[in-house]
Amino acid sequence: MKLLKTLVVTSLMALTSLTNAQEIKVKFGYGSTEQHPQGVAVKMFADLVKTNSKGQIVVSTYSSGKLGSDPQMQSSLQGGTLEMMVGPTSNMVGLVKELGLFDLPFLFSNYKEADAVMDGVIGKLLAEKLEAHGLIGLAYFDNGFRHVTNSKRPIKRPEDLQGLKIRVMQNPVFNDTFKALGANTVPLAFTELYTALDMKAVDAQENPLGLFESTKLYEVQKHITMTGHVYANFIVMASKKWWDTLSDVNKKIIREAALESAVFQRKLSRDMAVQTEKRLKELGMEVTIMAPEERNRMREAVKQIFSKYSQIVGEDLVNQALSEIRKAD
Ligand code: TK8
Repeated sequence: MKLLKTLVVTSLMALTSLTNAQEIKVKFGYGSTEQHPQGVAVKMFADLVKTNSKGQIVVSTYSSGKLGSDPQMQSSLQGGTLEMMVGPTSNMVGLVKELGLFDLPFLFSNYKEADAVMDGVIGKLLAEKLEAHGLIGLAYFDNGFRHVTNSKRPIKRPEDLQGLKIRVMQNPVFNDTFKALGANTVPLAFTELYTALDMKAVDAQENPLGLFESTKLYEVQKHITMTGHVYANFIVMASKKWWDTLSDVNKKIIREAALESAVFQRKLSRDMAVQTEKRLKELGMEVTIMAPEERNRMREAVKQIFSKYSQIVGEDLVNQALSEIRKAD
């Protein structure tokens, strides 16, 4: 009897250490807060992966750039020191120039058009291009339509942007777009944005409403104009170095959880943008309306940027996207 008990105990111990040894620990970083739809969806992803792997894959999540800015996290993924992240495709045009498609000003007019491109052949093709750079693209999240905010004055016409010091993402399309509008651009990582606005190192920024509210940018900005000058997304990525160590079953669990959380995330992000828009005054913002004809003039003013970057992205790809956009309408 004693022997049996010892045997049972030893084999249980062996089993436990086996399970522990097999536990796959994943660090997952992102730039927004936990309350932002990006954060809520990353938590959902972690839960889904845990359940579907029966506890074998354990994802720890790190919000607000705790593991570095978006470009820093990308390097960590490439080097294999970080397993997963979600961040803007706009930060990756240095690796895959075709991702600049999403940055073309005024390309998309609504979510349906953006979804058609992200979920169609183009989205798949662009995600696959990351692999050659040590990154596995798994799913697209929504960031939203970007709007201009600033601490100086109402922006009613494109000319009102002239001379404003505006923070832009570290991305040439954004830099050139705002330069063409006469603003003084300052490329900065998102993690440095709040402080830069607070210290008045820059006057203006442009981001979707969800990030604007969750990062409390309203504390350091006064005016907002709903320019919707570009649609922005995020992409969920895994480090290829790490990915290659996973079994096919685990790859499938992770891929499916990323896609499932993306469906949820996009809806949440878009619903929350509507709520934030209603709350802007409450948050202390002065909301400026840009008349449709002025917005058209803004679009005209950056047409040359659209053409210049269409060539860099590839005319064929842009035309293919335009045809998918037309079909989506
Ligand atoms: C949040 C940022 C942000 C992006 C930016 O992770 O940098 O302005 O829009 O969403 O990456």
